[in-house]
Amino acid sequence: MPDSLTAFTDHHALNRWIAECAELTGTTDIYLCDGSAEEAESLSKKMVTDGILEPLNAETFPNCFLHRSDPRDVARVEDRTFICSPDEGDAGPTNHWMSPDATKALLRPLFASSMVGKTMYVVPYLMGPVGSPFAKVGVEITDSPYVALSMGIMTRMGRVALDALGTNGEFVLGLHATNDLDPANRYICHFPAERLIWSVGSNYGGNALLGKKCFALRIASAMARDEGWMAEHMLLLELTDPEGEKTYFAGAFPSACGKTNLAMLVVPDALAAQGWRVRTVGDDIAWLHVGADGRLWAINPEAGFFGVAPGTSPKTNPNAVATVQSNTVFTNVAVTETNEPWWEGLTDTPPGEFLTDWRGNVRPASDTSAPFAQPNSRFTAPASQCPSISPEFDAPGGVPIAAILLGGRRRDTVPLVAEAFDWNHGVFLGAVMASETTAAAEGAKGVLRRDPFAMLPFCGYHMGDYFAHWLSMGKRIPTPPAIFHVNWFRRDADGKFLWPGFGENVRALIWMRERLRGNAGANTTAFGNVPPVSAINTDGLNLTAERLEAALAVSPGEFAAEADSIETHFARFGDRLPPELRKQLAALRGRSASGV
Ligand code: GTP
Ligand code: SPV
Ligand code: MN
Repeated sequence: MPDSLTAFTDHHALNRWIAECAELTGTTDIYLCDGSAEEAESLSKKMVTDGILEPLNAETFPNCFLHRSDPRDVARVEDRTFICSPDEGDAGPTNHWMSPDATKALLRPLFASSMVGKTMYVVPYLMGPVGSPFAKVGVEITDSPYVALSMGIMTRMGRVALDALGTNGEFVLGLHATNDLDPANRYICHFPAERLIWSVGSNYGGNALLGKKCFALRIASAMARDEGWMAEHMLLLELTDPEGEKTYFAGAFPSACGKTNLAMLVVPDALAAQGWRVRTVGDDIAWLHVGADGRLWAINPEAGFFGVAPGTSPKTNPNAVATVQSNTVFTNVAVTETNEPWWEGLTDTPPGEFLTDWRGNVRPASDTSAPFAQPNSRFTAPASQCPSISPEFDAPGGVPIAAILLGGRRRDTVPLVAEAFDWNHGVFLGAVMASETTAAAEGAKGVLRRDPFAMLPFCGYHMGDYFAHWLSMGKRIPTPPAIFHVNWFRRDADGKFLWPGFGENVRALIWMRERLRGNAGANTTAFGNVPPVSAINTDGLNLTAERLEAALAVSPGEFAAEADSIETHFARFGDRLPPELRKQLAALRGRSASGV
């Protein structure tokens, strides 16, 4: 091993690993990222020169860039994502599994010589606030400057991570090679026992930014099971009430089902005038620990937003629009004649006469044959630029969670909001969550599937054990949060959303807040405690009582059918399904049979 390699960092094991990766990939050009603004600037400059990034309008979108990905590489690939635990049984029925040895034998040739003549970026990053006892270090080795730049936005990257690592700290290793992006040679592999990630053949966010889903959910969920905490696919938000008291919510919704939007919610005028306010702590991932005070405390391990562009507008999510005005990388959006980013929903109609679509084709703005922006096009932006970011975003200890939200995209059956009867019933609601699939992953869209706790694609171990972990956490948390279920996506007979959503969703949060204080009414239903129309604050809401009623309705007959489908879902987990969940299912059957 050349001396220059051993001296890369002060951390001996990291130096050794850098050298091993260099040898495997055949690079002689190793660059250690420091996370400075100058470094980000030189990375983006080089990518512009190399045609990987295009600068956007420098006046209206300073330091913003467009990246067009390979058209075959636009979303997470669940079919090619593997949990490589030593024992197949530990991956469970919901994950793809390969043995660690077979995986390495398969992938080593794909990494071998993959970086000859290329720069190998060593990206140290910290997941969690600086100084947080809950923060963890990762190191991603990648040949992609797009990944290095994006990791600089999405995490606390560079020097700060090496400082946290010291000379012998623990870290999660990630090795990523772009190769030719051939989907047939794409593998996203996790070795939970070794705290290791190997990703090859994709440059897309969740497949390639290894701090995000790969570490902060798949590897971290396995760590959390071992260590008695929780790594969840959850937004974090702060609701301030008219008395100035703050309530913190954590919310698990599947991919592209509204986490970013809820976290950045702008309170409608009539309610803002009453003193309600929402601020953002996180939009995708939460790490939750039991605090010394007996409550559950959450940090957002990320430092940026990798948000869905389509549907984001000054009306639906003004905070996101403000966040992405500078220092943002847009991936697979369209661009206008004035070289500004555009996507479906940003404005009612595309501006100007022509747009360049996400594939780089110039098309008349009137062309409706295909979307201009890829449906899973994204923005990568620093959280610090978000006007609604909470001062607690950087708090080392995190925020105390009073309520957990669960939710999905359900066109029918599931009411706007319901409260779980208790922790175990809440775990049942999480375990049976279902949602229509979206563009965030490759595969069919709009298909209803069970996505427990929005973790189906992200749990790093057997999901039956994961349910058991949730149940056991209820016993470990002396003051557990209340659990609620929401559905912003119920539709009427014409296929229109019953509920206006977005900022109006705060009305559901307000009901929950009042419920926590014992001030709000509810009806017991098969699904949970559901507010009557009269318990929802409708000041300034432009919605008929009939539509609100329909959004809140629970039909015992529909839940009898739902129970049958849950039976099938539960059968997958065999004897690793906790008996408590069978009891909960029987109780659901009992309630729907008695007509509530
Ligand atoms: P990931 O980043 O993939 O995990 O997604 P996410 O859960 O953060 O979803 P996001 O907030 O980006 O929303 C996804 C899509 O749903 C966007 O097109 C939003 O405009 C739309 N959406 C979000 N909230 C609502 C809502 O309350 N009602 C309706 N009708 N659509 C919504
Ligand atoms: C999701 O798909 O849930 C995302 C985007 O948040 S990704 O980083 O690709 O996972
Ligand atoms: Mn997500």
